[in-house]
Amino acid sequence: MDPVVLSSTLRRHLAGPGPIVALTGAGVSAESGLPTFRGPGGLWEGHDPVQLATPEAFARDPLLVWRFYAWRRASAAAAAPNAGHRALAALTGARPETRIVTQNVDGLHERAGTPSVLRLHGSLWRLRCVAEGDEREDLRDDLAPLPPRCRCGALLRPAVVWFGEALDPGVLAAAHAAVRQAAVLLVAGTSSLVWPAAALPEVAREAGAFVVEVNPEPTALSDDADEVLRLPAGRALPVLAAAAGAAIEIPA
Ligand code: BJW
Repeated sequence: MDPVVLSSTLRRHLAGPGPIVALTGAGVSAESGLPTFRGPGGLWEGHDPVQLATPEAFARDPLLVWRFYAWRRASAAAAAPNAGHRALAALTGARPETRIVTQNVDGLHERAGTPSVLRLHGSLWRLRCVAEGDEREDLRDDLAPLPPRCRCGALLRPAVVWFGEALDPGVLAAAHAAVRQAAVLLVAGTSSLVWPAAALPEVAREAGAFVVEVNPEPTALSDDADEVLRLPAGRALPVLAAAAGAAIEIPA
């Protein structure tokens, strides 16, 4: 495999002062074996995952939506963080002002050792009572019988953000603050189609950040990024993190 070569401009930005912020999406977990939402391999038992990630789907058929999320929990539990997750964790170790903002709900950044992740779309490992609204961590392997219910008898739902639902305002504000302070924004493994996450690179650029896209495929962001690395995250992120000062082994 050819080595990953970074431009001198990108090297200079990575080695310079100021926070590095990473905005990640499903593609960062693809090399851990977890499917992305859109594109090839994005179907689950003949259903489009995007169609299941809605409050309407849950109201119509909570069992179907819960079977999808039970499968997602089992897949995430069986997966291990990959070189991309580990590189970002090493970067947060080397440069503590680094922030990871993720659209992923799988918990793999945390399991790679990133202490504090801004989770825009919630977590597979938290459940919320639809009647009482309270949220709790739930790491059980098996939530049977599906759909799970709260002690009060109402349905529990995954504490994730579905289409048409508002993101946690505190998390979104923290993500805006982080990207506004970024010297470099790494946008990895996202199609940049889903809002408001898709607005963050523009917010960062307007505040002066150098925006780098890491994605094997063109996306809605590509034309507006300062640099594009057409590579899988597991190959590019270790090289980027090393250039930013992380002590990291580059996989062959
Ligand atoms: C690799 C790789 C490798 C492969 N390495 N890369 C403004 C304009 C237009 C529309 C809207 C707007 N504002 C709001 C909307 C509506 C909607 C929206 O954005 N729709 C668009 C689709 C048009 N947004 C919302 O509804 C949001 N809510 C909202 O705005 O609320 C407003 C409100 C305010 C007040 C009150 C009420 C409402 C909520 C969005 C929630 C999204 N939720 C989901 C599900 C989360 C739970 C779960 O995981 O199940 O989030 S949908 C799904 O998409 C999930 C993802 O986080 C999100 C983004 O997907 P992502 O990560 O980009 O994955 P993919 O599959 O799209 O892309 C993967 C990429 O990886 C590809 O590019 C590959 O090439 C690449 N890749 N292998 C690197 N190895």
